Amino acid sequence: MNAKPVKIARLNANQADFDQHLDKLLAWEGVSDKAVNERVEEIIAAVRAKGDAALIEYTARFDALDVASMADLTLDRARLEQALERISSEQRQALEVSAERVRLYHEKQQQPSWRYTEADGTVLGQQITPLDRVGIYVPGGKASYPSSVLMNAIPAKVAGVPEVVMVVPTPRGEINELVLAAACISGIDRVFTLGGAQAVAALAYGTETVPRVDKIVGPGNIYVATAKRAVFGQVGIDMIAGPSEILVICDGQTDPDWIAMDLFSQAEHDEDAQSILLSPDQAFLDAVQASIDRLLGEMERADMMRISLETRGALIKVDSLEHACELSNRIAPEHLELSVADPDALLPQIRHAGAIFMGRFTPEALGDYCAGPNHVLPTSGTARFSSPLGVYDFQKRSSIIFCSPDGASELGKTASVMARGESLTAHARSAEYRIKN
Ligand code: HSO
Ligand code: ZN
Repeated sequence: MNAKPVKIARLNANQADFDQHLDKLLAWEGVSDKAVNERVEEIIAAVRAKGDAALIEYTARFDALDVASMADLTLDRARLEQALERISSEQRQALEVSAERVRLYHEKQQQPSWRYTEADGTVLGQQITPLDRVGIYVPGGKASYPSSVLMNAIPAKVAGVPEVVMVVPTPRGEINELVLAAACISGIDRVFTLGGAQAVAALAYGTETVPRVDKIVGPGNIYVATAKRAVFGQVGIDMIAGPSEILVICDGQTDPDWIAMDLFSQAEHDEDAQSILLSPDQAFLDAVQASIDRLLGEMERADMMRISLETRGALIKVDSLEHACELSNRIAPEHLELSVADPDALLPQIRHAGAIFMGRFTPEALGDYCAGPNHVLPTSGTARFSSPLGVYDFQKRSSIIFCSPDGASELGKTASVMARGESLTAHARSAEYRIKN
């Protein structure tokens, strides 16, 4: 058993050096490493130059998987349907319930194209168009989450993207059937069992077999993140995610075991994950500490969780729930639980958070899997300026302008004056041709 007490930071928001403590706690260096950058640039160049041959070579080298041709690294819909048959009916049903709820939620995000007509017949508007093709990166190893397949692919499908392809590494040929089943349910068209920077390069530039996409989404290790940064501009990318975080605000009336487990649910993602609790109730903070110490030993990933809690976690005493909200806005957490009697009373005070979980019966875990909203959320304080992944990320807007003869004549006068002010004579004359005399 893991009987040693957990040395999680215990802070008071009124202590003199609190700001320094908080800054240190929140500090997170985005991934960037010179050696990794060079490796990634090399890999991208090789994939651009040699296409499929480079993919086969890197897959043998990095994933210990020798194949004769790209056909061995390609899974079609029939193979995805097979995965759906192979998983248990309980697993299948859970994935289907989740997928349906995620689909319904994201359908609400659909934005219509719009237009309006001015008195002289000029028409202005905005046309929404889905991206043509999207690539989803799914990591291998401990962070290979079927739930993330649903969260990335379903919004793309709801947005109307005609072709969604997925890449997932399968080291030594080990395939995660749950991941493939989730791909099947979310309507992914094709899967390539590729990973790392080579998979990102293939999606960005295309090879004989892998089609070039317009946007790449999904999390990955430092090589994947670096490759996504490097191909940005050639294709769109989603945000580069930092470690996952949770901030819990509790009035002291929730079962301390529940709160300890909510903090654990973040800490079990990885060593760098962050779990912070704010409460005005000192006795409650002590009770949560006792729960943490008692429950940690029961956890499968106890060693990793201890590192996460001891290096990046904190239990913080605040003056009041209002004070907690102020502090929360400074942190701008990815996930915020309002574990209080009346969460609606606090909601208007919350300005920066990726997702807000309202009340004692709404742990983050329900949102991670099946409530409906997306679990791909802004991390590391970026909730100050960005939003959850959604349908919007898979569509773009075109401006629509139609000028009637009367409209062109009127606008021509304004454009002409502005063009001459910029010394752009062709602009001016182009506009002036349309002015009625
Ligand atoms: N909490 C993670 C999502 C996840 N949790 C996947 C479990 N599986 C990042 O929001
Ligand atoms: Zn999670």
